[in-house]
Amino acid sequence: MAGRRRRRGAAAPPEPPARSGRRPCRLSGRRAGAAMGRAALLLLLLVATAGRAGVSAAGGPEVHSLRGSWRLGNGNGSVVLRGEVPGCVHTALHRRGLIQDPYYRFNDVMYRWISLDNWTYSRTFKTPFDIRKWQKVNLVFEGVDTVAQILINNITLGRTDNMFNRYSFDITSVIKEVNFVEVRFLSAVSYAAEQSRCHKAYSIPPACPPPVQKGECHANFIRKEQCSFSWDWGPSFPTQGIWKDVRIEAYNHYHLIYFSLTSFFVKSAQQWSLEIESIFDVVSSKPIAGLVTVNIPKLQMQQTFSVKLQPGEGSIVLLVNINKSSAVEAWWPNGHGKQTGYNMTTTFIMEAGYQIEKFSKAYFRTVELVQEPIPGSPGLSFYFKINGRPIFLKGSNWIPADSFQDRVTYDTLWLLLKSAADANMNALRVWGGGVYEQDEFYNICDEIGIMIWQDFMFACALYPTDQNYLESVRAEVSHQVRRLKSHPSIILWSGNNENEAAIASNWFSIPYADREVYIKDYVLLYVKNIREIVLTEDKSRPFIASSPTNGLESVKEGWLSQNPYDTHYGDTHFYDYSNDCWNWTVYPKTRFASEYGFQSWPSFSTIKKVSSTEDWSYTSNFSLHRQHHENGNDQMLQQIGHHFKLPQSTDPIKKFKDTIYLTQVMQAQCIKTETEFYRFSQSEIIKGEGHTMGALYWQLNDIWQAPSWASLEYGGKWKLLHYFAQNFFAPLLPVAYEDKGVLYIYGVSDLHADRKLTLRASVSQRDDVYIFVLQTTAIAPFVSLDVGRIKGRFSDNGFLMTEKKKVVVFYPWEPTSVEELEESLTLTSLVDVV
Ligand code: BMA
Repeated sequence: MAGRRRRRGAAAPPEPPARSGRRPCRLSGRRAGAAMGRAALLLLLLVATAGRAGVSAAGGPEVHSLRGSWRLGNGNGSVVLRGEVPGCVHTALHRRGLIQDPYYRFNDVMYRWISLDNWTYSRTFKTPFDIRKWQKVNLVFEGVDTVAQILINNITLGRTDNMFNRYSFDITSVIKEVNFVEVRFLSAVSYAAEQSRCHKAYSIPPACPPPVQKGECHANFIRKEQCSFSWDWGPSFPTQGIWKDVRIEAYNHYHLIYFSLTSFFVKSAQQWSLEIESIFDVVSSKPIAGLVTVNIPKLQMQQTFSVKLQPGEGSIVLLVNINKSSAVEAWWPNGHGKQTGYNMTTTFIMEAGYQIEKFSKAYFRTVELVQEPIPGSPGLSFYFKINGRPIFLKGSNWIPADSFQDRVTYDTLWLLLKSAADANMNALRVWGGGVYEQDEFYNICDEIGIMIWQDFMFACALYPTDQNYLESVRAEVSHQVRRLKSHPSIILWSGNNENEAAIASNWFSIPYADREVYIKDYVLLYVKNIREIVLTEDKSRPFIASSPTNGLESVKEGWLSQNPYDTHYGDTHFYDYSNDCWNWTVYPKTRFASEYGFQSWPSFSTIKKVSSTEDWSYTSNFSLHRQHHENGNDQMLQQIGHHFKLPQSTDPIKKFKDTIYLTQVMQAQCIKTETEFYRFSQSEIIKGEGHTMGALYWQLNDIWQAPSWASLEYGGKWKLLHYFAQNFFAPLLPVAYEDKGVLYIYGVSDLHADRKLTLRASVSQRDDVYIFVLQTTAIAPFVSLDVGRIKGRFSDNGFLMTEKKKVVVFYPWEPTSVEELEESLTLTSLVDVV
């Protein structure tokens, strides 16, 4: 239904929200689905190997999708439109032309009214099956963002308060032939404020983000993407919407809710085994017996188990041992081997009801987080062993790829993750201020060998621990671990981002006398709840409570170390914007560098899309507005000034472009220096420090077009840093550095065997790539090729050109032509900056 249309660009705030005003402090109502307990764990008998089970869907569940077009209206009914599900209000308004691109210029603050209103999604649907034939019908939401009341046929089914949870409502007794379903949202901003107001006993900081972020307050009071209230690299768009799948499911007897596989290597038997967990909802009043057959043809493995499903919700766990005579190929990280996965079929044939056939990929890999004494060094090591082999983690930190998750497609994820692998990365940390990523994200990582350090979604804040909040978090954690634990790419669960450090370093100026309350809350949330659930749900990978942390030393000190940045333990985050970044002595010789970085501006073609002519200067209101990190723009100039002449052109646009270019050169050079320092610190201990086994710079990707620490711009374009990363993360790396007048040259290698190498620089021509031949008459430092809006990447960029001729290949991501490339090409080197 089309609502009152406004002209493009003319959107104004509607009347104040209809459901504003103070509400009771606790949302009442039933939390359904995800908080289910484990009713029974059945032990199963291996009966015999049987022939391949026949598969029949007869009698199987009816699934009816409610994706598509819904009616969407604001609080007082002044704005009514069609909105796609999955989707959110901002995307719907933009698609209908009711607002401009929310990323354009200052629209993030102009459109604040959208998040302050209370929106309702509704639709009617016809039940596509005979209701009387089904014992149970559920309305299932894979993701609701965030606070909403769910109704069907004017009956309230329950409420949602956690974007990361899965909600399933039993609608057996209320579903009709034609139904009206409603999701009535409450503004996430108002809800968070209200929750904070209700938390009377003591405050839970931070109340609001720093003004430079132009964000909303009390993000820590709502289980929602924390950076959607703004961050130091991102805008404030606290969305409302049904952001994942929604459907009706009808079934008799039983229904499979979760299915997961985890692999183990049993050292005593020198054998791989697989743990297969299936979580069912059994609606029969009596137990249901049956047979489960697991088949991995490539490993000539077939086993059948007899099982009994008890009424209610519960899980069955099958342990499958892989015959020692089968040559199992393990899953390896990028650069260390193949990512082999085996097709596996699991067939459930039960005495009542239907058969289920599940197709999955079985991966075999082990992971250990090694924390043990190091000779000649106080403290403990902190490194990962994959399949028994110590691996240096090379990579970066992942943030949400868009403020509007419905715009993040498979192609978006593929481009960003493939770019990480192409830059010789083998690991990414999914940072705790964003979202647990969609299944496709982890599927791609499995496929291309990117190891994932997975944070739980808590960042840079203290959090409440009242009963309601904890219950919601508990449901979230069980759901996410069950959903994700089959992925071999995930190698670590980590409780939060920087919250141990926030208490230890007293970021929020908490009086010493009050500290205990916050420490108690910290341990209650991350240790007694999150850790407990993770260890019960998943025994196949390690857990740490925070990043940075001192690991076992933090545990020893009661889960909160005095100094979580101690270089002798665990991981560290390190930022220093004032010292000259080419000076490697400023960097901490740490066990593991999980965050470090420097900002730069995205290329002009990326900025151009969201700005207008008057914005194109480094000191424009726009340039200030997009910078969310206090003094960020000045810090970049200061860092550039250590080694380069600042741009002086009298042409303002040339000056702006030169400055952008220099920020990228500076960022690339700084992170190269720092990363090389971490890589060569791998095999040495100096004054008790060293044995560094990871370098994950901050940050891989961008959420919008703005200055940030990212190496990939919004849209995927490679900054110079990303080209540099391809080199400084190369498996074999010569590093030269000077120390007190002596030039040291290190050879850093990730290869599994020692090699003698002869280097050859050879290029071949293929049909779908373009060859650029560059010529110079003088030495050209930091040569940057840019083809503007044309999507794709070069084989190399930002290089020092000492030879007269150099060939660079361009890999397009979309069809293009020689003419188009010639027209768009700009070539910049340091000598072009005036
Ligand atoms: C780290 C991160 C982020 C932040 C980044 C840059 O502390 O965990 O919170 O965006 O620094 O300031």
